[in-house]
Amino acid sequence: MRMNVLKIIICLVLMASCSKGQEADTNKRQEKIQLTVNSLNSVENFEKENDLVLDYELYEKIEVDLNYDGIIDTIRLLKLKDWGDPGDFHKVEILTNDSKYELSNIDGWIHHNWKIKQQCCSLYDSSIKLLKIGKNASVLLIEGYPYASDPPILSVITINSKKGIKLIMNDNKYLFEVSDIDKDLIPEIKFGNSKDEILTQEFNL
Ligand SMILES: [Ca+2]
Ligand SMILES: [Ca+2]
Repeated sequence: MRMNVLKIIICLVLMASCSKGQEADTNKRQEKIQLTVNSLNSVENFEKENDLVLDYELYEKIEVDLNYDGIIDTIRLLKLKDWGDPGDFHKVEILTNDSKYELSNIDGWIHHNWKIKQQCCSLYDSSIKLLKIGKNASVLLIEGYPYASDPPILSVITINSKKGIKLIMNDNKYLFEVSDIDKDLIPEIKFGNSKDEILTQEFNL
């Protein structure tokens, strides 16, 4: 009889610890960070407001298979011609065999010398950073011109063979690290306002 009571107690303890584990998993899922997508000061708006048409010149052309379908895709970085204000390039065009995407920024993005800790997923590094995500997607990271003491704008665009091309983050944040902490081939980025306030986000596509 005493043995049976003991068995029941052990079972109850095991069940309680199991449900606690499930609760922890749920909390982990709920902790997903909401990325901020602030609107950019587009070149098109600037042209409209000032009633003028600006010309571009090619700053850099990158040819790489972004959606892993065996067909090379193109990213074109364009610079405003005869432009005295900051920025190495002001427009990004992404062309895949089934999608076309463009984004402009009158405040400019810069040719960035990424000196961050990176442990995985590099697809291309130049003035921009491209990361491979899982089996059919890429992510493009570009950094804006730093104004005053704010962190520069970090623009993050995903290129997904199933869901197309999308701006998922546009926020004043420093990028600190790219790694694949849980080894699922999907990179996590660490970013924040300062080294004392670092957020981690996995690209959940
Ligand atoms: Ca492709
Ligand atoms: Ca991961």
